[in-house]
Amino acid sequence: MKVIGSFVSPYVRKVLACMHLKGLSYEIDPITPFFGNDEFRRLSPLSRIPVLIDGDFCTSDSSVICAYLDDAFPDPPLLPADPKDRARARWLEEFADTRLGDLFIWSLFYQRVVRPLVWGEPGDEQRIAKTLNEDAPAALDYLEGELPESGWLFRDFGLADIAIASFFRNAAYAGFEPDADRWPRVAAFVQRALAHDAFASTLPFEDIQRSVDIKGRRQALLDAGAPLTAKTLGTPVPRKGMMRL
Ligand SMILES: N[C@@H](CCC(=O)N[C@@H](CS)C(=O)NCC(=O)O)C(=O)O
Repeated sequence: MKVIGSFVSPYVRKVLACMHLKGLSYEIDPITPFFGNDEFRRLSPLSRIPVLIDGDFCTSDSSVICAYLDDAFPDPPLLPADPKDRARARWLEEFADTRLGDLFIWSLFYQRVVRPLVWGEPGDEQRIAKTLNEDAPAALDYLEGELPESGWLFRDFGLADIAIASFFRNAAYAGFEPDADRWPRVAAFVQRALAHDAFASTLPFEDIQRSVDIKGRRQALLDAGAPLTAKTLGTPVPRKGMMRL
């Protein structure tokens, strides 16, 4: 199978962690969505990452991809067995993808990292301040009531744990860590989950992706053992996406 999308994207990281849990190997074309060529835009109708290609089958969206992986490769399952637990796990995945995505990706990581780096423009300081002072604390208050004191959300480490924890790595890249005095469960859960091998195994590739400039990046990733595709859909010049901005 092939995955298109940067190791640094929380949605790509979520898919890779699920593949790791299932013992599925993959090749990856770790492009940033704004650096995708026309073929990328054909494969990903919303110009977003991740994209999964399995033979002649191709789909986008991390939730759709994880559901496909769970259907096609059921063992071990990504969701708990009980119907109500399954619904709760899916809800928490949705909360992470939509709300944590809005806060940690679009309001922090995009403003503090992507805008200066990709577009050469400053981030929206008002949006950053509102996120740090009001919106992120409200989301963490909610998660503090949902997350377990120890272990995982359901019996085994699974999709809901992965979906939530993944966003906190980008929050940290944008300078935000949960305060352990105010949100002890959130802080401990995030630390525990991100230390899991499903996340730890791709961290060296994230470090390269974040530190090596685009010209030397593919070679540095190959040198570190990243399972890159032979061909990339990357372009040297960024183009705006179609969903926001
Ligand atoms: N709902 C999608 C969201 C994916 C997403 O927003 N990915 C970001 C990268 S972290 C992206 O491709 N953004 C480009 C854009 O929206 O233009 C999923 O779960 O895969």
